[in-house]
Amino acid sequence: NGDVNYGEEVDYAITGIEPGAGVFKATEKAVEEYENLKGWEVQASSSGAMATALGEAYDKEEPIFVTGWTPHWKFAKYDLKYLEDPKGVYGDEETINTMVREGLEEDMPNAYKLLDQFNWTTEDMEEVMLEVSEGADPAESAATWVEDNADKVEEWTDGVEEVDGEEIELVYVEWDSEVASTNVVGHVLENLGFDVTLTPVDNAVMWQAVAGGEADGMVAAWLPGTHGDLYEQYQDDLEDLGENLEGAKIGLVVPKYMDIDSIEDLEP
Ligand code: PBE
Repeated sequence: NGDVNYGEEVDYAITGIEPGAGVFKATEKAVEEYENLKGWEVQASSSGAMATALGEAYDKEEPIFVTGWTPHWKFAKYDLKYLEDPKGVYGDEETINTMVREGLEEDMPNAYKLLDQFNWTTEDMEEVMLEVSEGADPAESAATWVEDNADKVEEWTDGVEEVDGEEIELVYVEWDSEVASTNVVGHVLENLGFDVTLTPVDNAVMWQAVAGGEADGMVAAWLPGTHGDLYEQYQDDLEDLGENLEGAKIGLVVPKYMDIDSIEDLEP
């Protein structure tokens, strides 16, 4: 790749997302740890704006570096790759876990049981995400997925009794993956008779709200790496119901047409 100086072409900028995201913080750490990224900047943005910038660069076959993650619809829509990370700054494969407030099991045993039994695959999540990325309403896409996947939903609701308008609040961050999972779980809870509120917040606030008991739960804990710092901070004050999805991953993502495979291929 001796002929291509991607740094200059992209103005030494990595297109980031919300600064509270684990992948944003990990990318700032990568900039500190890799000599090759010396002088680069991780630009704060939003998940939606990152996806738009990626799509625009992709259409013009221009170079772009984004803070990326799996599951995400961008891998279905574009040919992309993760750059190798020989220093392991981004960690390995992760799980997404469900966290609930203390006392939920006693207060709302049916909600607790549903949340405990919720689990799906990256393919499931991507189905919902892809529709939403094409402009569908998240609540409607979630409802359609729930109707089309009755067998899975039956497992989640096994032994769960219907309720009469009990209020439940889930918090999430408006990342495409979490919009999908939270809307699906919210829809199932609604079908069970709950009065569901889904509240979008910042990442740190999501953890704080469940640990402080202001919210009942969330299905968006990326572990052990991406949210490891927040888990450490709040683990004594919330209940970890374990994984709801395996095979999650974060990293530095580029289009496949770029002639580069590893972060260390970049010219300093
Ligand atoms: N993400 C999506 C989040 C977790 C889910 C990878 C953008 C993060 O980096 O914190």
